[in-house]
Amino acid sequence: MYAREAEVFAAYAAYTDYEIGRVIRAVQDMGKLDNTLIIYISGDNGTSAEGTLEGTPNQMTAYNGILKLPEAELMLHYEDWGSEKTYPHMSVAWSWAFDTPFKWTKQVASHFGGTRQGMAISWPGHINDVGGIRTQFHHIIDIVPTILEAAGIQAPATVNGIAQKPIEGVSMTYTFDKANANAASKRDTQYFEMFANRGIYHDGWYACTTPPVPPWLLGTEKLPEINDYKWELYNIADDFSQNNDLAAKNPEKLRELQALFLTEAAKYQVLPLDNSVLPRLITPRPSATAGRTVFTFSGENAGIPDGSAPSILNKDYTITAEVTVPPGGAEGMIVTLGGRFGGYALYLLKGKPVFVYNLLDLERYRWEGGVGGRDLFSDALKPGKHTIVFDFKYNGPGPGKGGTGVLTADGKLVAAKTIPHTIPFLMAIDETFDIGSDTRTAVDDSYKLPFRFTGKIDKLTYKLGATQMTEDDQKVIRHALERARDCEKAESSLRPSSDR
Ligand SMILES: [Ca+2]
Repeated sequence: MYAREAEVFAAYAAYTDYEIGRVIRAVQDMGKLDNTLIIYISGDNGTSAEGTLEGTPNQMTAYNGILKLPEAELMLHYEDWGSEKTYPHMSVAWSWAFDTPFKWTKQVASHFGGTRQGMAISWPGHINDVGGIRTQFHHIIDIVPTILEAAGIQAPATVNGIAQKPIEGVSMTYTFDKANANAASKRDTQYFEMFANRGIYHDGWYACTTPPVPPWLLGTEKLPEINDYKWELYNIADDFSQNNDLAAKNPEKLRELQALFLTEAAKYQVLPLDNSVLPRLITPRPSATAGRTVFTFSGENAGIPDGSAPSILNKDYTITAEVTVPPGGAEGMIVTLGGRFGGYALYLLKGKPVFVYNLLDLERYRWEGGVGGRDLFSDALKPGKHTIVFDFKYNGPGPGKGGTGVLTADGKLVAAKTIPHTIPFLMAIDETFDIGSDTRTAVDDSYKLPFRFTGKIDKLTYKLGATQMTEDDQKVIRHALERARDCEKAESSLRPSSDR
């Protein structure tokens, strides 16, 4: 299984390489390659260690706090790992190995395993040192100034009448010239920070905190106080992979860089530092749905983002669909969120109402008539108006608990079922809330996309109960909210007055 995970990653890398080759070939075929600046960066920070120690066929499991799956569950997907049937992530061990020679992985802002990338720049008509290697320290924010300088244009001071913030990067075009191969870097300072784990680069030196917990625990472990982090010091000019910690030998340099971190962090609105991972993730942001407990929709409406959909997580809810079935019967999706890797759907299959809850592709629970249902001989809904209700009572308090769902049609019981678990944090990451059809992937295999509803949805109503997160969970969230407000205050006091 482990070998398979790495083979799929290798295949993905080869595939990406091939497809980017096609893009470059297309530019070449147009005869424009010599005057096209191509900047290629491989990776999204370091290799990700967010796929659990064994790896997972569905990354949504890890995002919902399931950090270990039975081996048999992984083996079920041996053949289709990497196909459209999986949303896979290789094991932490591979991710860590692929970041060699750096110490850590993606999500670790303090160490180059989390931030350092290979980059290639090509501009055949303009760069004379083909194949040359450059080692000047630069940051991703230097890409835009490089493009602007290469294109010979200035960044606009205003866009649509709105004054723009200054661009904080510096151009890298000086490195294009062979004569500047060993020139000093034009970037002398750069801070890094994520969940209060932090680093600061300055003139060949790098000071950083030691990650207090490994990134693959995904915020499930308590982190120390911000000021209690251990610090390390490296002379990057001689030690590019942060191997030789000089913190004990050169405390003065360390103090100088620690002070510089604070100056830079204040300047770029990093303060106050906040290492609460999960509360930060689930803290409500201003939104059209915040605090709303009743939602009504009518007609077809696909592609509503998860954040604007009614959230059925960790609470009681009732979904009521008032539909008209035309002569000849109806079928299709009434309402769905998510798909193959987690979500739910209420639909008519050959005219019969079905509710499916997909627990992260680990288990699917179905409420329906016919075999497996209470009403063994249920019929398709006849032409005319009908009311279908799915009512769920959550067994809280606390996140991810089970509950009892009851599906009725025109007041008549179709199916009732109690399930042991629900999805606690994140039901969909790249799928939407769809009414009247289903986009991206299907919640189960009993229908084919887009499964448009062939009747009419007169009215769809969601009624949500109060969240049943525990008092402790709520406290953490309230605390996070207060800190978020402090953060806003600190940020606005740091902004220049013309910017407010
Ligand atoms: Ca879908």
